[in-house]
Amino acid sequence: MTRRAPFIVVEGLDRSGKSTQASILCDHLTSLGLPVELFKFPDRRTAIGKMIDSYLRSESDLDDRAIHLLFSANRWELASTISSHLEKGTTIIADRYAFSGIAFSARKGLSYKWCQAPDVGLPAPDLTMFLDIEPDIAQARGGYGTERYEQEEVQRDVRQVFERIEKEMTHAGARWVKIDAGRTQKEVSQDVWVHVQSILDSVHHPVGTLWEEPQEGTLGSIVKV
Ligand code: DGP
Repeated sequence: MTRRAPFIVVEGLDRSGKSTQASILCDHLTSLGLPVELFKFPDRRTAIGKMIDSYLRSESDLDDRAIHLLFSANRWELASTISSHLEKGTTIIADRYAFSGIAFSARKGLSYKWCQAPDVGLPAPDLTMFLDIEPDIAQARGGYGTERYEQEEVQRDVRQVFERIEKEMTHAGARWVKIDAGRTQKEVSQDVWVHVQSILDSVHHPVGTLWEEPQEGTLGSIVKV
């Protein structure tokens, strides 16, 4: 039986260096001869992703709940692909995931539980690394762009919701680590690698599901908050 590969999520505020770190990690695993795929959420290439892209660029407006559900649907579009890659031994790195979904929508005033609900049942990560940075330091790194959420006060609120998510995930037994992303790229990637190495040989079948009640007779890393 092929060994199941780990599912690794990199989360963080805008400009925390998360895409760079996800890509460094992907290259590192590849250089070791491990099969790996990098997914970026939102995936703006799909039909749903194009609607999200237009919303983020403020070219269209959508009800807060409607856009929340689209972000979630964009993850569901890839859920079975993620699971089947993992089962076949390909490591998955996701640049953002359901946690961004909760953080960016709950800061608008939507209920935390409501924001969590559409993502219940998605493949659960084996490791989530949150790249933490002070929003003013993030902004000083060449400035935010022009997209909808790229403002310091939005990022501050989002960071607070991430703190709640971290508490709840850790309490539920998930592997969630906070990494100081205000340091050099090399220092951060070294830390990322230490955490990834610690889980490489410790993932179990089957792939867990996010926030779902365990069903009778089901084994695995079920992460319920
Ligand atoms: P990025 O391509 O990583 O810069 O992400 C684009 C923006 O979309 C970023 O400001 C964070 C936001 N975002 C990512 N995922 C979600 C989500 O699931 N829900 C909401 N509301 N926003 C999200």
